Amino acid sequence: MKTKQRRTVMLTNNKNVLNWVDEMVALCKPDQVVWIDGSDEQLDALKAEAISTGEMKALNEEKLPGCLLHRTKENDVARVESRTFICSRKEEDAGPTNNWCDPKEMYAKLTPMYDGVMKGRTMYVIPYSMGPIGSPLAKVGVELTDSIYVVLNMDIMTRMGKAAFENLGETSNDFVRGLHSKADIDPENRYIVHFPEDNTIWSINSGYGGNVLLGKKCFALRIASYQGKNEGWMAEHMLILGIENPQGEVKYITAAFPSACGKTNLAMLIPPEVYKKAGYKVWTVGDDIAWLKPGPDGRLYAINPENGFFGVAPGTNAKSNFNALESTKKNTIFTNVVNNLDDNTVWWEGLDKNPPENAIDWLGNEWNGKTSDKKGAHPNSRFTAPAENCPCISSEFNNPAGVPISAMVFGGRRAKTAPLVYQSFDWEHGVFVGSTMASETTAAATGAVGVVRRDPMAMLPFCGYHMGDYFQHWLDMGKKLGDKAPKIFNVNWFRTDDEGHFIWPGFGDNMRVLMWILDRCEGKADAVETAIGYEPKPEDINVEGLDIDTSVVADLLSVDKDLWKEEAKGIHEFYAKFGDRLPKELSNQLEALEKRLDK
Ligand code: GTP
Ligand code: SPV
Ligand code: MN
Repeated sequence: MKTKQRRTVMLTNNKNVLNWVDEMVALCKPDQVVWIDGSDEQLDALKAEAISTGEMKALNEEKLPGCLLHRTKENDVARVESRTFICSRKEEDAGPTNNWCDPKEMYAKLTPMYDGVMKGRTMYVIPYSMGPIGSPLAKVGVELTDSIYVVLNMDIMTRMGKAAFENLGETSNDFVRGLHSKADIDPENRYIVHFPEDNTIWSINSGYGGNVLLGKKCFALRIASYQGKNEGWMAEHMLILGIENPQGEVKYITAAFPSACGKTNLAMLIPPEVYKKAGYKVWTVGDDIAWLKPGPDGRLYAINPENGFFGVAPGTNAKSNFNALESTKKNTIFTNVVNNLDDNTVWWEGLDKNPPENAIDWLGNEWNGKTSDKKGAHPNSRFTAPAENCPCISSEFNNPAGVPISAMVFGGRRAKTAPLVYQSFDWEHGVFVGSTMASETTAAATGAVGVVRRDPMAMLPFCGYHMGDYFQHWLDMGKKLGDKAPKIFNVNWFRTDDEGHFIWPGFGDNMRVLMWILDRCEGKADAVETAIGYEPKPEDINVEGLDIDTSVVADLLSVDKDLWKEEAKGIHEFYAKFGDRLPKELSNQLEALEKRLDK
């Protein structure tokens, strides 16, 4: 039987799109093809369908209007880095940090898996724009999927629907082709595969977040990082926030932390009382991904390519992240959290101290939060919330030109070693600092949690090409930007005491550190030169209203030279992977660090 394509509602005349869709329809053989125009009628019908089949559950319409709950399969709860591939034509172009397979071989292996995979199902054709429609920094993607969950999430996370094709026109071939099928959610045959030279992503046998919302990590980081290298811009795993001073001037900062290390929290922070009283405000532009390009004035400008937040639920509460919690109060999709049956709402560890007794856990089992010794929500359970819900969303969120960046911050989870904050000596040293980032692993990817691994620029799982070339691209961007380049810093909110407690209060109080960073950018704060970079004088971090005093700050800023000598050894080992594609500048930086540590 020939697939019914509803030709009347096709949303574009672009031949490249139409031919590719036809080809994929012929391969996957869905019963029908539905083009997603983004209209309320269409989305409401899809929601109703997902609710009727049990794929999604509608939540309390009064307390959580428009909100839905979804549970994934137990084996499908996070990104799977071991099954994620960069299939560049040459192996060396994927580099030592990516899984690689010859693209011809990979297509040959996956094609039979897609053959007929959508029989009995509907294929949804999702046109979407990463970035504000009409922005010169935006790019178009089309995702084909057999999952309504994906359609509804893409509606929140991207600018989805007919309008996305406006940027493409009738002849352009510049769109990313994403093919997703949940197939049987078989973990043994799960593949998340990128063909950077073909602008193509194939994902199969998963129904979870970063594996299947192909606009996000797959396109906006892996494919986009490759495009950015070729086209002179950058795609980074960075939040973007603005700090408005009492005079109404806003300065913008980006920050790259690995997955589940605090980007969403920092992006939406509530200023401590001392700054609030003085009239400071914080505005969120993005919480996960930044696309950055030099603007007409030579400064670096950033847009958030996304349109929503796919945030970690556990630990989100009115105190830790009020703005994120507010963002989830309507039109939000919850994945793998607890369902409180008393009032049909949601719960997760760290929301409050009152877990529901009459509930369903993330596995779909009856769960009593007062008596159970098991967690109710998965540690990587998430909310998908529209950016427009966020009380502190920036007025520049939809600005097609983006926002000018004053400072770029790197950071991770380090129990010791890394101090609360330091500034790089210059851009080149800043690239060294970013390239040597390390962090304890989290539940955002499958595998062991809490193991320290190198995660350069928080991009280890997301760089779509050879990481040595990526470092070179950073160095080249610095040369292009010259003295207009943002200043580069490193932070660590996660230092612990001997009992393993976090020393720094974190969350909103991180603003105290950001204020020193901005003061440095404006030449208003002093610094102490250490072996690893410039540090604040302890008294330059404002601790007014905090329980900790300057001596604790001094402790948080201490640099243990023995630990750092060990660190340097680890960096040598890590750098050795890149062979002759490691830029000379970075090995020189490492040598210079070692000399300073020996002094
Ligand atoms: P992805 O969406 O996976 O990229 O994660 P993310 O970087 O946005 O991390 P997020 O802000 O969701 O934070 C993840 C976890 O870190 C949560 O459990 C937070 O409670 C915790 N966290 C965030 N900021 C801080 C902080 O300043 N201090 C401490 N101790 N924990 C924090
Ligand atoms: C991350 O892991 O960095 C995330 C979640 O933001 S996912 O979209 O699953 O990649
Ligand atoms: Mn992320």
